[in-house]
Amino acid sequence: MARTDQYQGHDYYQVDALLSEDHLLARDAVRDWVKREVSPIIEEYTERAECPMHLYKGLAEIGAYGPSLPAKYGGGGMDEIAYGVIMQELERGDSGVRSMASVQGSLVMYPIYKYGSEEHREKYLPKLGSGEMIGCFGLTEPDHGSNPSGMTTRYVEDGDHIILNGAKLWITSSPVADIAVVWAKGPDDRIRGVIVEKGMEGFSAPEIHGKWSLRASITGELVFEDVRIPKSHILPGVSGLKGPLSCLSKARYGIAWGAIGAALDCYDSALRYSLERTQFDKPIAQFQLTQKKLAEMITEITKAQLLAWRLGTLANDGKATPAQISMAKRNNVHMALEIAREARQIHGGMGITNEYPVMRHMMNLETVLTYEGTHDIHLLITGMDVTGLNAFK
Ligand code: TGC
Ligand code: FAD
Repeated sequence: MARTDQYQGHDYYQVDALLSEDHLLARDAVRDWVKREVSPIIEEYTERAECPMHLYKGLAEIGAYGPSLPAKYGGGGMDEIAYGVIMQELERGDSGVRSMASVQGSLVMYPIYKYGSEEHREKYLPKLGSGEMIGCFGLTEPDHGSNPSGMTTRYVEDGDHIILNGAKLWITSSPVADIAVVWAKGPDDRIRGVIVEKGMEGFSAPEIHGKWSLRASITGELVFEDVRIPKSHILPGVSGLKGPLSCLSKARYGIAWGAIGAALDCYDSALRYSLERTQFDKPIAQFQLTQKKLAEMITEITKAQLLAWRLGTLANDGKATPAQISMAKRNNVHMALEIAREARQIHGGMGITNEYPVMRHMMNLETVLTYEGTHDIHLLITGMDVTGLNAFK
């Protein structure tokens, strides 16, 4: 059933006062779009495990692809905080919709902009920015998730071509993508980015079925069997794991903001429900145990908002470190998942239905906790940053 979206936002510490007019305009425009285009359909698409394909174009129209990339290259020409608030509003609608935008903007357009040749930029970025073309990002492999440096996808050189072999797993948008930015090892054992186009012989992208999380986002594999690709498809500007990891920094930053949106939607729904639902002749919001949940939720949301805002100002100054981004991604996603679980309890039995957004957010957030670096990997990044000691291996 299409639900009425009554969300108005929550700003307990006047964080809005830290935002500029442009940030607020961008935020409100995306909020309106989500209410119009996402909220009325998202429960049904989730139930059917179907990707709302028409939203790829809609996301382009609202400037959700690469908001902080230069406008000349298909981005929005805004700052990092604008990028953050846009991701927050999208994920308030659904993590899968935010994922569509994160991948296109931060994991496909960003590496082409940052590490591609001028020819790459001109060929792909305007079409990606306008949603005419869909992209995906292939790093994870069946046997190399948290440890991408062990990847076995490789290419060898053959005159002015390369021959690519290997497989990637868990790739957002891959079955519907026109291009894939694929990270593979070359003859010198260095990791490089290769732009693989749909239709190249030996390249396929089967869909993964059976997900109970991020069901409105399409996920698949990338399979390369002797794919012959012009050498000019290699991104010339980077080699080594820092190539894909720098893109992940950009996307993880967006998730740190996005997760707040999912948390706000759960809190909003729980607050409204607790004021309307009566038991023992009182609104359940009047019971101390309900108030404890709601008070802790808004406290954690407020802390996360301040963390994201400060990270945004550091990012605007070019000073946000990968470890600071890890801390915010880890904290804010975990915070959102905990809030979704508490909000589900406040809704009682109704909380497990699709009349409320809570269970869907909760299921989605299980993925968000794992992709773009798992909860524990980000903890180890912080641990290494503060101790100087590597506990990964
Ligand atoms: P390590 O030796 O630490 O680093 C290798 C090189 O990379 C540099 N570096 C970074 N650069 C930019 N940003 C970052 N976040 C960076 N982290 C590291 C580092 O300085 C070094 O540079 P150099 O010049 O010395 O070579 O590498 P390691 O092999 O020890 O691995 C470290 C570890 C475990 C933290 C890393 O591999 C990691 O982050 N693993 C998690 C993997 C992951 O996040 N995968 C995500 C796949 S994509 C995805 O999930 C998309 S979901 C999309 C959606 O739908 O929204
Ligand atoms: P593993 O790495 O096998 O981890 C399993 C468990 O072991 C985790 O709890 C982990 O924290 C723990 N662990 C691993 N190493 C250590 C260690 N050193 N110390 C302590 N604990 C450790 N990838 C892409 O490249 N592109 C995409 O677009 C993309 N989209 C995705 C969409 C979805 C819906 C999902 C679910 C995943 C997506 N991913 C994508 C993959 C995602 O990034 C990986 O799932 C993630 O990095 C974890 O890898 P893994 O699943 O192989 O788990």
